Formats: sequence, C-alpha cells, structure tokens
Amino acid sequence: MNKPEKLSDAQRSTALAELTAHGWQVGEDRDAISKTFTFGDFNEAFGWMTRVALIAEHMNHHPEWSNVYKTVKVTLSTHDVGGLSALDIAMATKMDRLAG
Ligand code: H2B
Repeated sequence: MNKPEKLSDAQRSTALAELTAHGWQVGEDRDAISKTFTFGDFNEAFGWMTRVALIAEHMNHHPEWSNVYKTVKVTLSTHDVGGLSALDIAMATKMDRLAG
C-alpha cells in the first residue's frame, strides 16, 4: 500500500462536487467529509457497517463513525496526511454504493 497523499486542489473540487451532491458535507474545522446514513432498522445499519469494516481492512483505511439504532454518522479523513486523500473519496463512494 503506497503512502496516501493529500488531494490536489483540482482533485478536491471534482471529488467534492460529486460527493456533496450525494449528501456528504465538507468539514468546517477540519479537512474531512461527513455524512449521516439512515437505514431501515438496526440490523440493516449494522450489516452495512460490517461490510464497510471489511472494505476498510482491505483498504487499510478506516472511518470515524458512530451508530445509534438505524443511524450511522461517518467522518472520513486520512490521519497520516492530516486531511483528505484519494482513499477518503474512494471509501465515501463505496459507502454510498453499499447504502443503495
Ligand atoms: N485510516 C485513516 N482514516 N487514516 C489513516 O491515515 C490510516 C487509517 N492509516 N487506517 C492506517 C490505518 C495506519 O494507521 C496503519 C498503521 O497503516
């Protein structure tokens, strides 16, 4: 796994335009993106978290998240570079795809 790099300005604007159109919000006080996912019930929410967790392990890139019943709050940022990298964009896209 090569070391991630911070997004360039060009990469940022393209990626964030797409993700904000799908409900992701850009952090005000840190270089991160966040989104709240709401599912049908806890079983669905935790099942999604389980699938994402396996992907996170495969990517060696892990979300900051919390779950209350059928809601999962997610924040993505790359700690090793202190901000957004392509890994965050890839993970956000995978999360959206799995959430349907
Ligand atoms: N997840 C996230 N979100 N950012 C990182 O910089 C990161 C990670 N680094 N998962 C990985 C693990 C690193 O700590 C290990 C040692 O490879």
